[in-house]
Amino acid sequence: MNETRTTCRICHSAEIQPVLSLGTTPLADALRRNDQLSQVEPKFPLNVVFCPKCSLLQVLETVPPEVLFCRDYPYYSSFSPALLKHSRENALDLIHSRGLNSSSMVIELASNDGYLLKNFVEQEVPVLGIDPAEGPARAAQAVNVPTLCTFFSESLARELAADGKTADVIIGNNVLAHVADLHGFVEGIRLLLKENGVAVIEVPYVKDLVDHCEFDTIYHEHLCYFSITALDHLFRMHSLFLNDVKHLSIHGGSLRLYVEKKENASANLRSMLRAEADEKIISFSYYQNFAEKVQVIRHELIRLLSGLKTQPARIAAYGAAAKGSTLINYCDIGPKFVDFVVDRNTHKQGLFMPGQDIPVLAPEALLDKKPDYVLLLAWNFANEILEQQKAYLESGGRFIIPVPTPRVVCSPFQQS
Ligand code: DWN
Repeated sequence: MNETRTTCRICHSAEIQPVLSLGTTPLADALRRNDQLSQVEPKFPLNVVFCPKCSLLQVLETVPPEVLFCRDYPYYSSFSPALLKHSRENALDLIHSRGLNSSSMVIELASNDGYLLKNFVEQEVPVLGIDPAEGPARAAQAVNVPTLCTFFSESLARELAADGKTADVIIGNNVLAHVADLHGFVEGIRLLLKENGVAVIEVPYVKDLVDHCEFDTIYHEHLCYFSITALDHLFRMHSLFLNDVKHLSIHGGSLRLYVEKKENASANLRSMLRAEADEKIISFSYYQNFAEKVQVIRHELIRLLSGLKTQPARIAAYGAAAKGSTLINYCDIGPKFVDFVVDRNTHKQGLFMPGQDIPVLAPEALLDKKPDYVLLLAWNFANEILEQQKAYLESGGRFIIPVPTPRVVCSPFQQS
């Protein structure tokens, strides 16, 4: 079912070099129902390589997108208040800075449940969402966000452009890294973008992944882990220009890219490209000991959890996140350590975590069952979640933050 590449996803070089293997793992968002637990769970190799030619860190295996994202895809952006705030600020900034109005068109690629486009709808800016996941697409339509439930592609872009539907702003957050047909996707952006339009794209930043050892953000949905250098190369291959970039804290560290049809690189963009060369982010040496750092985290986390279990302490987890699947499966953290996972996403409650069959409950279970410790799988929302769970902390509960160094925290402000 899956395809294993032998060349780079951007430049097609065959000189790709192995960086890390996370073994053979289940699909990170493929939570299972109780009646599926007796079935054999599909697992795929998860191997990461680096291309020294265009400096792209990437996964070799491509799982078919229709397997990853269509039916039962459980990720709904609207369950993360911090993400909603971040997205609203981005939308309002674009409306103001681009002078968007009722004669504009904003198209979002991977628009999920309308979490972001609804902010444009409120300001009467015409929008179109495109997302292949049936559940989130239905949820978007329910909040008056017109949504095509399909994959964005070069051919869809041609159809929309031929129909006069080109965009003043194209938004694509946490999608570029997910796309198997990367060049078709970027060519589609060029076809869909008006001459003076801008594509505003958010991707996890590979520098944060390596510097903070965020290895759990590696899973089969995330095919690419971008540097600015690799992105600059990718867009230029399609006569598009990365003209500016913002470094954001969301999702453990992301880049917000501003891509246009005319070259006009900002001083900030040029300086960040220079910094990547100076810090060797474009060289294999930067990634050389990443695997070793990941193994240390696995060893330290298992030692911490094993020590707590001998007390004996009861341990739960917070966040049925895709990154959580990578963490518990690479470290083999199953029911022998964690009794249950909690998550606000009602579509995940009642299901079981991939690979370890740990049940997912509502967050209220923390005060009901009072585990002694909670492993924070959604560490990228630590501030918000620890604040939200003050009552659990005040009752004596403790959180364990797994990366970059496994540690126990007992208050919302101690976790950094
Ligand atoms: O790229 C992707 C990222 C952006 O989102 C997708 N491929 C899939 C997904 O990855 P993830 O599941 O690791 O992302 P999150 O958003 O870090 O997952 C957080 C989980 O925690 C969600 O299931 C929602 C949940 N949550 C919660 O229960 N209470 C989140 C918050 C903020 C909360 O207060």
